[in-house]
Amino acid sequence: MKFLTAGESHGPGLTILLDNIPAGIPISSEAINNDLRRRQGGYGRGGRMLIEKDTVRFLAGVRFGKTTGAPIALFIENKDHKNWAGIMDAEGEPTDEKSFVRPRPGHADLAGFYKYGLTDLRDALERASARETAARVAAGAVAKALLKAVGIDVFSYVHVLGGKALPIGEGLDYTQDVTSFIDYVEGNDLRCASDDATQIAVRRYIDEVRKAGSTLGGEVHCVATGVPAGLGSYVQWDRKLDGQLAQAVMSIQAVKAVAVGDGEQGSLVDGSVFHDEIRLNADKQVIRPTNRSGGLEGGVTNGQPLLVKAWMKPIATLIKPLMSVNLDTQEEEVAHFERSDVTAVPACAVVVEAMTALILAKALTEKFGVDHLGDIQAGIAHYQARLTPAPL
Ligand code: EPS
Repeated sequence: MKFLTAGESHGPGLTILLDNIPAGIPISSEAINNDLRRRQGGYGRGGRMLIEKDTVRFLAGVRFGKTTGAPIALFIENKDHKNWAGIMDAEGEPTDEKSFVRPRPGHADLAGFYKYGLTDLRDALERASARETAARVAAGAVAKALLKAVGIDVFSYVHVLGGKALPIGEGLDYTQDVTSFIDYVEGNDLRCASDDATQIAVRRYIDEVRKAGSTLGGEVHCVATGVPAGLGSYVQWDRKLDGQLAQAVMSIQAVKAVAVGDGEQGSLVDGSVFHDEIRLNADKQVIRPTNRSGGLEGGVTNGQPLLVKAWMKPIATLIKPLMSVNLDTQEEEVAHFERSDVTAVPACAVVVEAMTALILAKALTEKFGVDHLGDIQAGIAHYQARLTPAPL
């Protein structure tokens, strides 16, 4: 299973190609659009989200609500494109309007200048922009449809925003009641599990930072429940699922660190505290009283909820820009400013979901086959019947 995206932030739209998607997966534009809408939301977003209303168009691989096994092609239109006539045209002569030569620290502008020889840094901005994450979310929604058909749910929440903790509130525990947990997170624009008072304080802080002309990052958690034990492999470095997840999630715009489970704390405590004991319940099922390993041991899922954490740096486009260099005059000047968000951490959570779902779906098809959903479901049932003692 693989996917590719193409498209510029202010071009005609985003194109998504997915290959090796099994036939027979129920799929709807409504489900994909719902995830696209979730990605667009969140407190702290900027003006672009007032323009766009992302919806998907099926171009190939889906017929009468089901995947056919053929490559899937999707398209998301950029509504903003019409406002960029003469600037984002594929042909004709360029105008200098909206071109820029002062790279933003933290963005890909300077990399584009060095690596691709770009003279107008807009060409770097356009492709490196987090607008591309809409394409990833559409691809991820296809992966989620496959996972859902075999009982795997993928969801996410914001844990820290701009250094402010958003702890999981009392009475919310996804290991006990996943529906209430998801409903709560989906019901607030910070996409967090914290109480109202904590949320109000964080929104106020975002407003202050907006006024100060700056931006914020944060920490998001993504959970997958219902994941069968045995996805991934320990036998070769590139087949380890933790490694694949880290690569996929780290590739998200502005993500600078990734962990599985309580990985970042593992260096602080001794092994007797960190590792999750292997126990039996009264029915002789294998239980793990804790899940610090985040559902992965040896690069293989262990039947516990998968927990992936990602840390996003503050958005690089600042209203009050940092110092940079004018690449034409080779003098120091402030960096380019263009419309931006104060924070996109809640959106990032949805994108981490998408990338996690894509990696999980790939691992699932590697173990249970890539041709037909029914074969995968039968394969899982057969496999689980031989696990004794079985993981709960
Ligand atoms: C984004 C679209 C962009 C930005 C943001 C995320 O639209 P525009 O550049 O037209 O405002 O709002 O991207 C960035 C801040 C960035 O640095 O790439 C989106 O669709 O998520």
